Amino acid sequence: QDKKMEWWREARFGMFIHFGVYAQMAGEYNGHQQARGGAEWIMNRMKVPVAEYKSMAKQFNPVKFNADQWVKMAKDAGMKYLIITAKHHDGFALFNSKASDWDIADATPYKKDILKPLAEACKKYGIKLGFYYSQAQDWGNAGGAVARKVMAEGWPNPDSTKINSYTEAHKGHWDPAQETSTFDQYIDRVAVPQVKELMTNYGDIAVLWWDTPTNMTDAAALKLQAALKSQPNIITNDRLKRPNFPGDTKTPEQKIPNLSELDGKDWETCMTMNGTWGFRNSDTKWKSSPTLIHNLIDIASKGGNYLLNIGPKPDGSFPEASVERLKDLGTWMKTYSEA
Ligand code: FUL
Repeated sequence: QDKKMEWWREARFGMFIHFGVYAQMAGEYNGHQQARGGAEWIMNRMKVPVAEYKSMAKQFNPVKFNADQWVKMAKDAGMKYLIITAKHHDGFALFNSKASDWDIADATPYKKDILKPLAEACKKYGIKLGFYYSQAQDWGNAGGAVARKVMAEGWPNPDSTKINSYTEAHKGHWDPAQETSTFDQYIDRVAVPQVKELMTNYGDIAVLWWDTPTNMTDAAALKLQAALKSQPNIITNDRLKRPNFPGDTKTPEQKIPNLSELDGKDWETCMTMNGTWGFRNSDTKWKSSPTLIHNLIDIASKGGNYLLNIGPKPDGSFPEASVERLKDLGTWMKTYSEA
């Protein structure tokens, strides 16, 4: 247990990457801005029908994606590991999956798995690779759970009352296509096979970052945990299912705990550089580089890790504001750290 945590406890600083079809929408649907929540939530917040959302993947073509550059930017910033959304809540997989066609290789003109080159680049630069996987929520694969959210404010859909009451009556689903399988079928046919793919096709995987345990059962959690067994040293967080699957690390989100809140368990603060995880055109509220450096010092001094997010643009490049901040962090790291 302690042995497998060694690298993680030394790491202090990692890169989170939220990337998917939502980057294409960039917080806007039918000319309307999404009012609340991260841009990666747009499908749910604006109740985009499944077929319509999926058709947007036909424009998703991240031709500027360059694994070497991404990983080098992390490395130069002083980061030691990288965690990418292999599949976020919209169900879209950034890898070539046999368990679903709702993936980058089958549903987009790009047609290629991006986790493969990323795994190679991580190996080349000595960066540990982890996968974020939304195990419970899946709005694109039938049977996946949905956290109930009312439609975004300011979204003048004439059907909003109807849609909100449908959602209420259908466990958060807003499209009949989401209910053609049960949750258990989704777990057995999509989630478990995909996690196995992630554990076997990309070399050593350092972290599995679960998220939002909506409707999770103990049975499903046990199956997902068992799907990790080919990676005996993998580190997992506390979001598989609460409270009886605590994992190895706690995950304060967008906040840095006070000393009095720490209980000895390993922890990692994940944080955005602006206000969204997925790319959003209109979000220009960037934290300053000194603020980010201060956060890193604060977190490291309390014994935690800082997982700092990038939401790449739909063409696969990092927003300029993120690139600048990574450079500033790297300069600071080189000046003041010894390693
Ligand atoms: C949350 C998710 O719902 C967000 O979209 C994001 O991935 C964040 C890191 O975790 O709970």
